[in-house]
Amino acid sequence: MELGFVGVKYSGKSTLFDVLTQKHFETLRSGMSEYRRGRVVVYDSRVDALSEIFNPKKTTYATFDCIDIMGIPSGSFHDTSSKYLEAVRQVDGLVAVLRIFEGYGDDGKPVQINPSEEIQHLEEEIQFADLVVVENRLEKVEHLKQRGVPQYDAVEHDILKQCKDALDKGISLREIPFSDEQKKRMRGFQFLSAKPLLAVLNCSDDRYVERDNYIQKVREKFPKMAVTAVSALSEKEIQELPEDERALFMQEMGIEEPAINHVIKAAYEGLGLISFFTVGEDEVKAWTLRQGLKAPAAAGVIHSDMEKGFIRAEVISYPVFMETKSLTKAKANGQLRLEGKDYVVQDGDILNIRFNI
Ligand SMILES: Nc1nc2c(ncn2[C@@H]2O[C@H](COP(=O)(O)OP(=O)(O)OP(=O)(O)O)[C@@H](O)[C@H]2O)c(=O)[nH]1
Ligand SMILES: [Mg+2]
Repeated sequence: MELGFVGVKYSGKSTLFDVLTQKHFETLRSGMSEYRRGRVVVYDSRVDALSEIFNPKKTTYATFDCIDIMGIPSGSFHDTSSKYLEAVRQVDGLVAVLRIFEGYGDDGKPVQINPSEEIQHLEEEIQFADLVVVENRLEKVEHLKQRGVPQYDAVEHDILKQCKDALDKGISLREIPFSDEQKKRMRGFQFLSAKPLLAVLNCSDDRYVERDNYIQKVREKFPKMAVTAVSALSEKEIQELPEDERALFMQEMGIEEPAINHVIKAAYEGLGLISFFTVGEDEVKAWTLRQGLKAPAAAGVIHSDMEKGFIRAEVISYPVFMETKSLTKAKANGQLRLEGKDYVVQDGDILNIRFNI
């Protein structure tokens, strides 16, 4: 799972990246440009509780990766061969970092604070980029149809027509209820507007107190959008403080918990991710899975052999497990379910995969 930060220049993407990854990153190179890939640890009190019960040699939280890309160079989405676009196409989800703090742009003029307009602009750019891909492919497919050759694929043709229809109306593909089968067929196109998008309002600390106002305004214009707020710079300053000073500073700022935790949670939910757990004496571990996927896919996250040889999964949800805090007792109570390959994994499921290789 990999997320990419997008947004206008100087919106605080790199600052947020530093905070989320706690500076665990590597610098990669693509063509002429450099970018950073980092790992975000998803703290989860359920993992702590399970670890206390099983006392394993190792405890592992869920993680996801994110990449820090430079600000959107104007018109970059119109240049289909741009390195920028190439990097953004690879990610599984987009985090739009929107600027809610004063400052000056490259032209020396004060920047406008208007997150809804920035989202609108971003949506238009990614829809445009998708439309270029759709129209190119449609032209080829229609040509195949005219020639009546066996390479013509009516299913693909239909999907492309639906995509074009939506994009022409300014609707992002993520809002169209495509079937799982259609989504699978669309994956190869790496459509940008089909990717889940989380809007993060990056506020200066004095504007952070008004965050609900800003969130509300964005929601009025984009009712379906996942939106959250953070003050990336304050969070970064908090992280850089020695442990004992941190609590005091947070108290002064009126912050109860580092906001990165709720940003991580919002990213997780907004991007349609869930956690499932594996437990034992060796390791208690949280794994990341896309919402709606079935048990064999979860097995595949652990190991590809487990997916290939999947037989069944023993499943118990976290709250049910916590009633007895013992797998043996849960089993005796009939709380340990045996699920087959059609079982849709739920957030908080504790899984034991039975497989055969
Ligand atoms: N006041 C305030 N300043 C911030 C905040 N977040 C970032 N900044 C400042 O804004 C400037 C740009 O921040 P970056 O994180 O580098 O922005 P960016 O989006 O990565 O910029 P590009 O990579 O050039 O597109 C820096 O001087 C930051 O210190 C914030 O929450 N509040
Ligand atoms: Mg940056």
